[in-house]
Amino acid sequence: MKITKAKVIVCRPGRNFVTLKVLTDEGIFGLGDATLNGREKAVVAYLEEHCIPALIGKDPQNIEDLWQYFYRGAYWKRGPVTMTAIGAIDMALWDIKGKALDTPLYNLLGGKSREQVLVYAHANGQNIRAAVEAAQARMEEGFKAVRVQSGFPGMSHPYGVPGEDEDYEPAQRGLPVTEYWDTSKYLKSVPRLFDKLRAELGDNVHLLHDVHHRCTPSEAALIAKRLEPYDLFWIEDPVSGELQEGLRMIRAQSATPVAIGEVFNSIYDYTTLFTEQLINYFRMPLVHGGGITHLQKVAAFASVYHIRTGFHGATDLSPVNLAASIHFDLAVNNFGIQEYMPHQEVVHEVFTVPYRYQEGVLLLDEVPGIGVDIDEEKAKQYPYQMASLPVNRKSDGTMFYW
Ligand code: CS2
Ligand code: MG
Repeated sequence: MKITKAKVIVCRPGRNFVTLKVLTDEGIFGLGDATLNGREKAVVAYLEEHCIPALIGKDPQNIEDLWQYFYRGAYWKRGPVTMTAIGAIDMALWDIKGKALDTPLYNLLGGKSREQVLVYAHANGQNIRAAVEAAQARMEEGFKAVRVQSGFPGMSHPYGVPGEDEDYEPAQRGLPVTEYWDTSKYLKSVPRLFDKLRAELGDNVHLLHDVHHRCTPSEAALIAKRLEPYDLFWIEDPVSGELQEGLRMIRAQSATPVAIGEVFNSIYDYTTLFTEQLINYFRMPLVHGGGITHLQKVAAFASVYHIRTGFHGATDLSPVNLAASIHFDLAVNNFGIQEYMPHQEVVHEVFTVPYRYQEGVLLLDEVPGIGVDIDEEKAKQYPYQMASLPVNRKSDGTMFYW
């Protein structure tokens, strides 16, 4: 089998998505997600200028060798743009292999370890009351796990908390807007949020919370300790994680489980975190972490230390990534949980998907490969528009430095 052509499809059904389509001489094609929120065009250029010319004529069946070729062969290893491009190629090659062998991707990853994938939903509110009501609404929809974010007095609109009647979308059109953050207000308010949540929702729901890298290790240790009585499933990104040793401080103070890694892209981002068992869940998604081939190695490394998956699954990752993640989640032994935010309706005009939500879990149809298709004519109706994630300043105007 030979790769004859590969193209990058950029579209904006509600938000920007970048998709790689790899075509072969046997008429089989594969899709990969290449969306890097706010940096879409950098990945497009990396793929079009450097990767696609090198893909033409290669045998798509040799996935491991092609992964090493694009990772090691580039000389410039790692980084989100590079690893997203490699992730898209890798996903497309696994999709081709599944279709060529007429079997679902999960079957190529060792078969099913479970029949369904436990997911967590998002509940956001501009104040504690609204956040509690949003969490109650998710529970009524059947979710068994809910991530709760809230605004607080003096900070009604922190990162990731949409305004009233707005969809969740941290990236805004054009250049980055500036948001402000006050750690001392946050540290006081977040235990009140979870106190209210446990009092009103009871113990029969997993609660999660995302700190969005806004704290220093000692502040994060304080949060983990203050939230301990509320028995969280995890706190996410309590610190940026670039200083891996910083997580020791959180661990020394508290047994609250920690998840990290949605902005990581390399197995080497985890060496201290895994070997010292400083986290409980790793979040690096297939799309930004070099694809299925790399994530299999990361998951195996994590499993040695009792660390489980908790893949990033916000709506800025395309349905191709979500579907591939569900195959991976079904197969891997050390699965933990999958983040799930339904894409807007308009996204499904462009992408047809093999998964469906039901009572707190995602289910997958028996489809060869990843099982997502893209309608290229529809995609053309939704052209790209620049959008950026916000920058973050402290309330006195200083840029955040961690
Ligand atoms: C968030 C994301 O889903 C999450 O856990 O942290 O919303 C993240 O902010 C966006 O994916 C950024 O693109
Ligand atoms: Mg997050």
